[in-house]
Amino acid sequence: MSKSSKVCYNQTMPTVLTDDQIHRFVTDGFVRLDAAFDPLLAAQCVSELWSDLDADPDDVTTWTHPVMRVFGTSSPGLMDAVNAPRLLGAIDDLVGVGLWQPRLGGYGTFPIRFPSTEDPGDTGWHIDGSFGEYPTYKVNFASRGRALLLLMLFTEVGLVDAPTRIKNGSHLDVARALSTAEPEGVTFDVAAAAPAALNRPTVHATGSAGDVFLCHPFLVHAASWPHVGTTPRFVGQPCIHHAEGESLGGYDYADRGIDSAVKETVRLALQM
Ligand SMILES: O=C(O)CCC(=O)C(=O)O
Repeated sequence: MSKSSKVCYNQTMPTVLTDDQIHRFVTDGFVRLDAAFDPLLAAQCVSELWSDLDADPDDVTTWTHPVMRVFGTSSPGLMDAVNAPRLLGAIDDLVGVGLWQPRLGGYGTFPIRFPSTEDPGDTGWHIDGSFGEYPTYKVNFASRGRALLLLMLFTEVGLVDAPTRIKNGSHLDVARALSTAEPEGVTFDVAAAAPAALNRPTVHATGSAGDVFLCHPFLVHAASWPHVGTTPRFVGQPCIHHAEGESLGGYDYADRGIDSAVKETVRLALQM
């Protein structure tokens, strides 16, 4: 399709994503943006994360758990990666310019998955919580607190490296379920509330260091195991907040004056 006939749900024309990518985000619930940030920056981030881990990159005997987490990191490399211009442009294309908040204060928790045949115990299908407190994070139909989910690849991730699993199109099932749920927010059990999502095809979030999967907040996903590759897998999952900030804001689907591809997905689900 030519540039002049670009798909545009937003107030401004997309600058990074193609028509096809925006269309796929709407129908599939995610799109992979290749080379969203510099692979050299990804390597710097991996090195910074290793320095926060109680493990040695060169000594496999120190890789003692299938998953280790770095909590509340705000290392300089990660902040540059999550604010890479190409990534910011793609978020604008899906959410709308000025309608979300760049991550400046911190990156969030970062899970690192190690080669292991041990069950890490955290591989269930879910959507990420958006607001409230651990361990009862909540979600609601407006997606308060979360404009998007990112899956950012800092290492090469192949099928053997425990890639994140995604249920293609599951955001539509979750949107339908949340449309009748308590607007103040619920803890969301996918199997109970949106079982159809689990029958959707599974896609693996594989790619190269620097690639980013931009995901609808309602996309059902899960970690996978075993990790039968040879090197630790670094994939960050930062939340992109609405313009109002952490735990605030939300989508008003009825308001077509301020529109976006994210809102269009929900209309598709509800046939609005
Ligand atoms: O590490 C992964 O592949 C996914 C982890 C995840 O979905 C989560 O921590 O919410």
